[in-house]
Amino acid sequence: MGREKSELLQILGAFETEGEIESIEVHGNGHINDTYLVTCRRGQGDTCKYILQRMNHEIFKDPDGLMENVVGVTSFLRKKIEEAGGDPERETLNVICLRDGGYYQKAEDGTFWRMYRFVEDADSFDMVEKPEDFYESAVAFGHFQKLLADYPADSLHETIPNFHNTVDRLKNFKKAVEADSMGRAAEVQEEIRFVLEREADCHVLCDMLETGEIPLRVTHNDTKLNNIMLDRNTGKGICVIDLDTVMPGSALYDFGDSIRFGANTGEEDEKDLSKISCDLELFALYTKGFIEGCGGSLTEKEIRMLPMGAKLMTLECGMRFLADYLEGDHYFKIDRPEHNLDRCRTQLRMVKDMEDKWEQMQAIVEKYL
Ligand code: ADP
Ligand code: GN1
Ligand code: MG
Repeated sequence: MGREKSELLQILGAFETEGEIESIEVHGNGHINDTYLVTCRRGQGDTCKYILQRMNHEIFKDPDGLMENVVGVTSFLRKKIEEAGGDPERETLNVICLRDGGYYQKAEDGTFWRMYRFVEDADSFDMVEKPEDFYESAVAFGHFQKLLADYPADSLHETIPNFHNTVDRLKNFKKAVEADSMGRAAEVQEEIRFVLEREADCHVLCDMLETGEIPLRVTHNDTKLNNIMLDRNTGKGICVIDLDTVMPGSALYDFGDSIRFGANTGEEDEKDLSKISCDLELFALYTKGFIEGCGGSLTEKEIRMLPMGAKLMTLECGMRFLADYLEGDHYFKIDRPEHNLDRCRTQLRMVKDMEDKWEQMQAIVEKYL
């Protein structure tokens, strides 16, 4: 389980859960937080489930700001979902408060913990199994962004500064290469060169945001397929989760990150690069769903730039994985020594494949102009 059950039970005791705790299991495949599924028994045959998470405070340094964002955004969504006649217990995350009223618990060892109601009868996927699922995730992520269009952006804390500032990411990447603290740079020269050859691309979206050519919006910023719950009965994207990085950003970040992960014909950490490519049918399907979900709110320029969003989010993620490999794997969780290097290689292969298919990607989005 990673942690002693007694330790988890003590943390759980602080939260306003219902019933007797029956089981605690490690859950999900997130790269950042430690996630547990907690099952409680209220009576004969009546259980209720929760998600308990250790917030990674090496990465999210301001747990108060982080939880203020999550509570702010989920309360805002709750109202909109109610107005639309939806079910806010399932259609947005529900924060479980502490018995004394706070939103997170600081444990004796200095770690930070929070709880959510578990979204029942829904699944999150690490790879597209059915194209319809990917389409439904697009509609839901687009809709999520539309719902947050009038959220007071100024009230959001920047939980990770410059999160999708690709220029800043490149600067940090170069620093990691320069420092070469683990002595790993020599073996990844080809990958380093691949990134550096695309320096000009890294500026494109940042420049457009700065000049106002594309608008700053409230965005999710981490829209991979396993950050959405799909309803087991209807197949619809029922609940957008992992709200830690909801911050002002670009619609192209959300579109691009979904393509990076979901339109890949292989897994993010696949070792056999011949399995990696950008599936244009999935790209087309996601484009359709996302534009529909955004409900007409995307500008012509944004639509035109969708392929660039996909390419840049993939390139950026590739350089983040490689920087972490060079720095000794302290950011993303790894299960094997070269995990981040494998992940970096799939991202760069995906970028190359998008470049080869560039005209087709542009033709797909042009239909919507
Ligand atoms: P990380 O930041 O580490 O990615 P997530 O918040 O995405 O953490 O949670 C990891 C996984 O746990 C998700 O991919 C999802 O499968 C599951 N999960 C998280 N929150 C819930 C929830 N409220 N209900 C059901 N499953 C959840
Ligand atoms: C992380 O938290 P998770 O696993 O959903 C990361 C994303 C990366 C992604 C790569 C806060 O997402 O930015 O794109 O891994 N989240 C954070 O899979 O850095
Ligand atoms: Mg996640």
